[in-house]
Amino acid sequence: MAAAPAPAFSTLRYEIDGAVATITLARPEALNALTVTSKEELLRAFEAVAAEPAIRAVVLTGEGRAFCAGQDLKERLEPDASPLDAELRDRYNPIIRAMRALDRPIVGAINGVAAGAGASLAFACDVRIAAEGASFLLAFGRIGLIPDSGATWLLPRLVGPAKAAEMALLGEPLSAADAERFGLVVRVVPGERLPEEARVAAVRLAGLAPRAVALTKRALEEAWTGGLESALEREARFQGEVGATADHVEGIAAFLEKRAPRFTGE
Ligand code: LHQ
Repeated sequence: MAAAPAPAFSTLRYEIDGAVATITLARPEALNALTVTSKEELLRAFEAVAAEPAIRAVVLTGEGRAFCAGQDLKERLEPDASPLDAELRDRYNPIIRAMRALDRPIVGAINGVAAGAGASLAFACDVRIAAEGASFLLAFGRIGLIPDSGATWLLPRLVGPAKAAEMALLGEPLSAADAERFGLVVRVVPGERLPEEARVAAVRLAGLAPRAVALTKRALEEAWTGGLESALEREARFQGEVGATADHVEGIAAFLEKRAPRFTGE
């Protein structure tokens, strides 16, 4: 099935190549800092992916030397800027929810600094690959704020509570090399190799059985909020579902016939 035409955006690029959608934050002059428009567009981009079953994996990246510098601080000075709690409830939290609820995997191609809510966006991806010069910075404390957009929940789970506390309280930046050491990124590559490495990872994810990928993402997510007993039962339920798919039959046939599987999502 051919993907629907890509919707138009002014602060990001939304490109579809085969089964992979690439979302590129594109305000490089402001290090891709997030404005009201860019937040609305980012949510719309993830909604467009959710509505398009032909897309099986997403790459999220930034144009220029930054991944994303978080909230556009100049915009916060405008007289009609929303109160912070409303801004989070209305604009940031829906993006993070959409990313975590998306039944397709998101590869974060972290091309440069990911600061404040920009770091939270990186944390909300399923897999991160970083360019050598990239870094993660919880810049909130320096401006008298607390980590938000899911950072307090996601980061301790990704790097452990001690490193998360250091980053959150002391505002220590995490280099790409340290991010790999702490497991936050799966790989660090030279900047010029990042788009290709991210594409290869996304194409690989897009070639897996879609329902199994979706339920693996959900099982990993839901396992954080329950005990072993509920994880065991969830696995049995999800396995019952994917075990009944044509893709499971195809996977076994491909293994026995020593060929690559052709998954259809059926
Ligand atoms: C920027 C920004 C930026 C505007 C660089 N805004 N222009 C949620 C609820 C609602 C409101 C509050 O916020 C939140 C969540 C948050 O995200 S709070 C955290 C907000 N982000 C920050 O505090 C990070 C601010 N930026 C930085 O600390 C640095 O720019 C980093 C470490 C990201 C990069 O440093 P450098 O590589 O040294 O670049 P630079 O500082 O020279 O920035 C380059 C340009 O980008 C510069 O503009 P200019 O016109 O002077 O060239 C900056 O003003 C602009 N820029 N971040 N967030």
